[in-house]
Amino acid sequence: MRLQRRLTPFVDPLPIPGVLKPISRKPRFTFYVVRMMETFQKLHRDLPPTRIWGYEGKYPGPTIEVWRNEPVRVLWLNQLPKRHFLPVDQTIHGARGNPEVRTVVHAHGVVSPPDSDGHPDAWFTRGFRETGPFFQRRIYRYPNTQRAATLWYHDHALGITRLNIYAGLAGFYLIRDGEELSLNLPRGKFEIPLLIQDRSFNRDGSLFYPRRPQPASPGLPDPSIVPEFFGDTILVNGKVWPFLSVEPRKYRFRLLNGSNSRFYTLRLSSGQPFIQIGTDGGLMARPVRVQSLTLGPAERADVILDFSNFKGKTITMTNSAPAPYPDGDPVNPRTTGLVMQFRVNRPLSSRDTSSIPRRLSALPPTPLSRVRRVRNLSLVESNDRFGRLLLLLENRRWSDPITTRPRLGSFELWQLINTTPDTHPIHIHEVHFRILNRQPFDVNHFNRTGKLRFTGAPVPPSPDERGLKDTVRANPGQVTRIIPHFGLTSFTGEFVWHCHILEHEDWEMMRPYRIVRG
Ligand SMILES: [Cu+2]
Repeated sequence: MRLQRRLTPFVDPLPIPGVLKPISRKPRFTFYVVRMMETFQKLHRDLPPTRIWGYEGKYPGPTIEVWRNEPVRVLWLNQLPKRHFLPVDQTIHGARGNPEVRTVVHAHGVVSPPDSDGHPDAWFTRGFRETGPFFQRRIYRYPNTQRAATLWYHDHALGITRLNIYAGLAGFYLIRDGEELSLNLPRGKFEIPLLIQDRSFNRDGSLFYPRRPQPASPGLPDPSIVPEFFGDTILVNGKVWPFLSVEPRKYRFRLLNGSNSRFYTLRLSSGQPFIQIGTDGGLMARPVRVQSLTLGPAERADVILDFSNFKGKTITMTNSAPAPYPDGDPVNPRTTGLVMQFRVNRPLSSRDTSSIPRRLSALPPTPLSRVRRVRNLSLVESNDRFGRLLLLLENRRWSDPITTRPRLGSFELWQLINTTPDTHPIHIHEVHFRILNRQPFDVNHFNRTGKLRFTGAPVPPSPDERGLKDTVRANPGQVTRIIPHFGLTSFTGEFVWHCHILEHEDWEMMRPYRIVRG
């Protein structure tokens, strides 16, 4: 039975995930072992413990913290039950004929060799008894040669990612470096990661995930994937609407939208700005002050909040993003419109000597003149054999042959042509990119002729997007232009790009691509 009453917000303190301890730390590499386990965890004061799947049995998983140029190896172990506790649709890609519980880990935003990237078909079952067709190695290698950034690791198994992440398989992966350290940003207990996700619950405290779309049209399989999922409850770091007691000083928060489908437009009830210092791919050139921050699934924002003038105040972080985004149902101000609360009720434990430098970092150049190749990549709606909505990239399916082969070292211009009515957060593995601009186009004309006819001027990215990205919001009726640099990696081989709405990537809105020798 679905839980109908609303849980009381702001009764539980915010949990802060612990930092994962390595098995060994040698000059050649630091070695970690991470087990995926089923456990029960209290997600709210008034809920019985909830069955979750967590890395090291925790939801969110422990934070992996590494230094730039510190080679890391991780043995990811599946110790999960044979059966899934959420409804598994056997008709979608990757599911039929394969074991029900499959896992593979993608370190999102981490540049890694293709055999360690968490290819969706590199899945494995408990004890590696069965493995997918792309499985190559048990121990993943992460060179961490990239700049400092807020990254995350999560499940990525084909056709079941939405259920595995929903069950709890997600955690932070932070890369630090000397440049960032020299900036004197708030750190230690004043630096806190915030994983924002939506969930729904059954009356017994278990996670609710729809078995079929409602109403279910006749002939639909049971269970059947839903076109998107929106929970009625917001969790931060695995706790329903938590609160955090803070000192009147500056804090650094690493915001991550780890939801299946939900976007967030965040604001603070105090009216204070988010002082944003970083995007998906690390520090921005300089801080920007924004009154609201929109994050699609998988997007991150590194922000500083200054509570020094708010002693004794209670500040609520709210959400106003419709679901689906941008033209869906408005949020309920008493439920999905709430995220968490900051209570400025702690005495100052020491003087706040942290600073917000005017200059943060030099972003790698993105020379348009060096773009070797322009790709038109469309996002389109279709229907599957059951009449269900099917979203596709380039009008192709996951299993269709590779059509995108960028050269190692090159810059490309990708034009994401969104013909659908929704925003899709598009994630490219292995690279980071800058957003060039977005431009509205005539969708009907494009659908008829395959040609772009623009209906307005290009619009530059908003201030909160002016850094390195690995996930970009491709808005409906717009061409979103991004410049991926295939020289931020030194690896060739097969990777993927996909929509990060998990219900979309699980049902064909994902394509393989291959980085080839330059
Ligand atoms: Cu999508």
